[in-house]
Amino acid sequence: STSRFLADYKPAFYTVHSIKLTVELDDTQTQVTNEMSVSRQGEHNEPLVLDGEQQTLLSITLNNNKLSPEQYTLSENNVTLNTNEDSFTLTIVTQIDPENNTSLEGLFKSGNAFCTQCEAEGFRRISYYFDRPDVMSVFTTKIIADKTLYPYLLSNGNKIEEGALDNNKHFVTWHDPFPKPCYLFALVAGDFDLLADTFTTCSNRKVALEIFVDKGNLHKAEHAMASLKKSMQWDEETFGLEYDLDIYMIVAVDFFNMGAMENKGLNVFNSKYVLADKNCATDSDYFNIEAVIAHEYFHNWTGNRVTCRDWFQLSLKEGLTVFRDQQFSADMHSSAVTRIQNVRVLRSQQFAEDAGPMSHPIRPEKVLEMNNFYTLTVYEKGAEVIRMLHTLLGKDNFRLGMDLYFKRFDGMAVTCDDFINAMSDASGKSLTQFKRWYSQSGTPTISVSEHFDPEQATYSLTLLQRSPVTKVQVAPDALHIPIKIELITDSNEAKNVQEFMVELTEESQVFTFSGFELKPTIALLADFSAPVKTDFEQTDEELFTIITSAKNSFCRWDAGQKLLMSYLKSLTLMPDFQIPTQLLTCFTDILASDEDPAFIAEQLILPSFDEAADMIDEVNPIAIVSAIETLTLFIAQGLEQPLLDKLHYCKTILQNNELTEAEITSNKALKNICLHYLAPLEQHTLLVEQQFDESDNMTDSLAALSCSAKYNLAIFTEQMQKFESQWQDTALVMDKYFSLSASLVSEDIYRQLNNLTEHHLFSLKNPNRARSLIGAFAMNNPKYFHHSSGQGYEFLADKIAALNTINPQVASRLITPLIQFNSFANPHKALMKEQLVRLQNLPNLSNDLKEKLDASLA
Ligand code: BAL
Ligand code: ZN
Repeated sequence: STSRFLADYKPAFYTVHSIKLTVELDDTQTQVTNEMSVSRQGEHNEPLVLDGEQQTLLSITLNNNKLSPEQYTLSENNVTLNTNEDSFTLTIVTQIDPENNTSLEGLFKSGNAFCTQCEAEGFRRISYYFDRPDVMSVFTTKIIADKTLYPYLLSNGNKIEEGALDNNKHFVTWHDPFPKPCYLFALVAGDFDLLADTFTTCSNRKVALEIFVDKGNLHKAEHAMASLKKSMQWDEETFGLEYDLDIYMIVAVDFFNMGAMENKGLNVFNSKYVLADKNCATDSDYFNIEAVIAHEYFHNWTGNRVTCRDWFQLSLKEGLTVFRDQQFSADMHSSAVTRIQNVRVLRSQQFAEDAGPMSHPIRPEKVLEMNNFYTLTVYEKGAEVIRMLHTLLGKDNFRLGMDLYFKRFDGMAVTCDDFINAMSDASGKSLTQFKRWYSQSGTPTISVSEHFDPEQATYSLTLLQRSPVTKVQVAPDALHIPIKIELITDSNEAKNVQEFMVELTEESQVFTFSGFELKPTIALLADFSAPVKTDFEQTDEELFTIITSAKNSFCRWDAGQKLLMSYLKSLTLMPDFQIPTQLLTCFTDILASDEDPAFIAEQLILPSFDEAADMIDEVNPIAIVSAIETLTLFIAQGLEQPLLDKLHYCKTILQNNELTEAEITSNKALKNICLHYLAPLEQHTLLVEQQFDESDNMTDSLAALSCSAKYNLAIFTEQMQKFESQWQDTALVMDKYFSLSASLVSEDIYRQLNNLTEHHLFSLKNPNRARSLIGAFAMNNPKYFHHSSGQGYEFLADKIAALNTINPQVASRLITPLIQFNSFANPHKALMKEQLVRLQNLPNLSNDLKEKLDASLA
């Protein structure tokens, strides 16, 4: 196994005009016949090399001549042959084994259904082909299967033929008129319930919308359908983008590595991002379903109509599509809260990735296993880069850039540079320097210093940018960074706020603002205008001013977080640190304000363990956990009555049955954060019991249970038994059961984890289930994951070792918390490293794990 490099890109030597697949489904012996019309590209004598792995080659026929084995060379991952023909038909027959495909790449079984996952390189497990995104072809797919077991046979495009066959079999043929790369191919066969609806597009075409779910779950697809229609309308209104086929299908399956997949006209979804009703899904599940449905739908233009030239360009479609889904969510809900949640993900996870051994630019330059690059950096930082363009160009020019991008590149496989060039040409703005965001890794830090000159009445801001130096990035260049600020001044008791945007392009730059008789307070990075860290001392007084007076809601929230983070930092380094009591005054004001309750809830949430860990070098993780506990208790005890009052107030509001959805979710969120503060106070554990017993929705039940788990309340076991017996037949809720169980903050956790892995409903073969137990323990239970005995690390490594052969992609995702060992102090660092070394010595180590282990132990 050797890495591939961006710099080595070469266009394909051959192209495929059309491909006709015939797939005869069988659990262990599926036969695939692949008939391609191929042409040589340009003049050359290069051999024809087709990617293919994990299948049995039965025959190759070139223009009706069956080749003998001497006429081709077969290796573990391709077949090579020579021909003098310039245009020819190649027919390849292979056999594959879906039932034993636990990697869930290519064709596999999810329960009783067959389904596929081809991105990034799964199609080569279905047939021999040019498995690269710049080979685009018109697909026709005939599926043959038992008609009782598999009444629905689905593929991309439009259904063109169907009929009965002998032996209780039937067939359906699909034709997709849009040329596409094979990573967008999909096939599904199964017996489902079908929720059908229609959408009339802006040009008055009626599109059939079909969502396929496991039998008995029809009502749980309604939210997904409503979300799909909102997405279709939003993309027409916001970007003028209309759907192009006559039918759009979504299939929900329980066994899936990713969240969902945007296959042309036939999305395959992890059931987690489709199924919901109030009893079994939380408000954040509802939000996420809408966002993922939107994301996959938006890919139809940003990804499918215009796709990537090669996988190094992944952020071309992912960064852009995440930006689009974030804008959609912001339009559908509170834009302030949506933005805060985007930033939390970035700060708690992407910053750590960017500081760790797998740090890479949003357009990576070197890849061993492509599946390892579906990262927070490519997706979330990629979206931030698009957002910066939106900020620099403005909404209208950004739209002109999008229009030009589609005009130039519709039907093509292109690069990130092509996208930026379209943005630049449409807006007239030079983006040459901006392109560095695509090639530099690491989170930049902006150091800030202020100078106030009362005589000149000027306020000057000096900004200094630094990107991290790494082995492959010895001298990073200055980036083009939009910095939105607010300058807040007191004038006759009233606060005056002025907004500016400055463009930082030099390493160090001074920006001067005139007309300031008094020194203003600066609120930096309005809307989080750039994915950077800041190095800037602001006094508590200044932060309080921002919290109360900034116009930008992100700045108001962020100043609060900065204050809380400074206390967490002090507590981590000095456990005796006295938390200033002004914090209580500040929180009292926040609780009493007339802001959106969902925004207040966000203001009350403390920075997470991961965010705190990212702020401190070589940190003792147990000290962070204690700091968070101390700060939580300080607030809970100091504000017991206001929190209690607010909780009861929200409960009263929620009794009104004429509330909007937004009012319900935001009041629930605020009530539940109050509950989280009160739960550790002995006199209020009854509130947790009450909420669990009275709850009529999953949001409230889960909030109560997570309090019980976090504070190891005596009622936890009993509540979990009730929860389990109520939900044992509902897989997605049982995932929550396993997550909650793994989040229990108790010394007994290791024994419980062993019991849970023996639970009859636990299986490493189901990614959702594996992640719900193992991932939740490693991510949500820092106290015991990082226990100085090393048992937490050992548990995770044991499970990763088992997953290495079952499902390398899932194994590789779960290793994230271990490879960040360098940011922790000893003994944690050494203990984590010990587990990584153990994993590195595994026999049959997958490329997925190998790449991460080699990078982190280098
Ligand atoms: N393309 C993989 C899944 C997604 O990002 O939509
Ligand atoms: Zn995507």
